[in-house]
Amino acid sequence: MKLPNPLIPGFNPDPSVVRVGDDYYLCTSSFEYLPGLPIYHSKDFIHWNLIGHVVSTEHQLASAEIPTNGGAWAPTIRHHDGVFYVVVTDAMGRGTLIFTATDPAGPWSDGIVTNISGIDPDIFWDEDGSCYATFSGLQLTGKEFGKHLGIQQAKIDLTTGQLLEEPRSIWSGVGGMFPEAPHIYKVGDWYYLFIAEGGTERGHGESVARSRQLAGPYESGPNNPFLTARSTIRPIQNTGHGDLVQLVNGDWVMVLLGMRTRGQTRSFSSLGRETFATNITWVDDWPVAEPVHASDLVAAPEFREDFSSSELNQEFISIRRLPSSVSKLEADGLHIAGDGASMSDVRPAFVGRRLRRHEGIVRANLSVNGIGGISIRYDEVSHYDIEISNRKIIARSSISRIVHEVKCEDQIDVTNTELYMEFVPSGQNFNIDGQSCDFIRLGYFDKSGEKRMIAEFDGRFLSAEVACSFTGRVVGVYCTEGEVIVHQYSETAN
Ligand code: 6LW
Repeated sequence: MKLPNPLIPGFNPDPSVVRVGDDYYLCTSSFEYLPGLPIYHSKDFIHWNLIGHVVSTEHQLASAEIPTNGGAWAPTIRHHDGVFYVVVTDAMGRGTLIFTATDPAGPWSDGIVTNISGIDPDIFWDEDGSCYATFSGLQLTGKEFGKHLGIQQAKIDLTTGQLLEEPRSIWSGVGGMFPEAPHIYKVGDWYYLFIAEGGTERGHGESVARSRQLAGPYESGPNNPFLTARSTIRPIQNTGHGDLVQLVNGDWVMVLLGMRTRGQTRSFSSLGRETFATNITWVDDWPVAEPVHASDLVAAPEFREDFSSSELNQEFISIRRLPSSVSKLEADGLHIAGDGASMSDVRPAFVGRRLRRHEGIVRANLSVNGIGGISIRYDEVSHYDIEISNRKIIARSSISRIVHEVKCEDQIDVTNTELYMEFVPSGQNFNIDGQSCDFIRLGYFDKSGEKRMIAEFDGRFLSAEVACSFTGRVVGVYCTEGEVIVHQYSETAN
């Protein structure tokens, strides 16, 4: 099957997918962002739309105080007897949870807390209807923090969340670090266990084992990891953490995470871990994966919003709280109220989107009654801002608390001023700039529509590798003091 890659651009790691009839539903990790655990839908496995979120309240996850990179980790989405299930770990929060819904667009339940001690939970129903949880035994709490007990499995009662037996270790790969992201499938007469191993960085890979019994023993596959990009020149690296699905036409596809690396030595991934897909065929009842190659079968998406509808577009997310907690829709746009928190704080008044393009421009037409602007962030210590304050514009880079500001002396109109952030490739020359993934230009459009650039910052510092982040670039509008009104917002090619 010809597959677009990325399948879902922008930071969408740890993808899990399920087919119900001829509909496909996919869920990804969302960490400290709300609404959380996005649900994407497709009819053809090529075009995907965001239809809702599992987490649409501020109490389903312990988001408010969650540490950066904690929160919603690695969901598994499945469907059984008319009910959709998402099992997920709220890392450093409520622990491993079970959410249910009859409509995948929501609403979803408040979440049953399980007694699973680990991460990356999977659920599988055996022929007798019993349900089994399989998970990575990485300990995230208590004095065992950081200890890894391998891949574990136990029967579970989904109505109480309680394991019904002592977890048993089943199979933990071929020696790569961090065996995780287990998924169980029954194909033919075999039970298959797919896991990720090698860590989510450049050493990442996907391995498989099989057994005639669900509880094992599991026999390792012949070429593990049967999918990896490690030590290859492929632009899509870090591939692993896969989930398998059989398409309506009977073919098999695996969705997985990967990173598009750029720069002369392919060292930096600006958008973080995205969702990719690859075709799976079977040889001697073992899966064989096609290498993951970039494909522009579907063009990089464009986005335009004029806030004219009664509901805020579902693409908008905020940090550790919902957009509705920091903003409200009015006739003239989205009003964001400042509370003194800046983009260097853990809960800024920020409403943004996952950046889904490598190249292009983000524009926001704003009226600023106080202090605010556009920010691109990985986290509270890694962000670039273009800010209006007292009729002046400042461009700011904050990299690991090293803050650098460029002040613009122009007097600007605080109403209906269009700020922009432009993403330009770093060029093919083998020099210091050519090493970077891109450059980010910050500025505004003057009243004659002319672009006035205030500063250009190196994009490598807002990459998953430098920020050492589980997430990716999120761009949006923030307000530190007073109120900012967003009249239009767009992310386009030019
Ligand atoms: C996810 C695990 C992982 O649970 O990172 O690096 C966690 N690997 O599989 C968050 O993405």
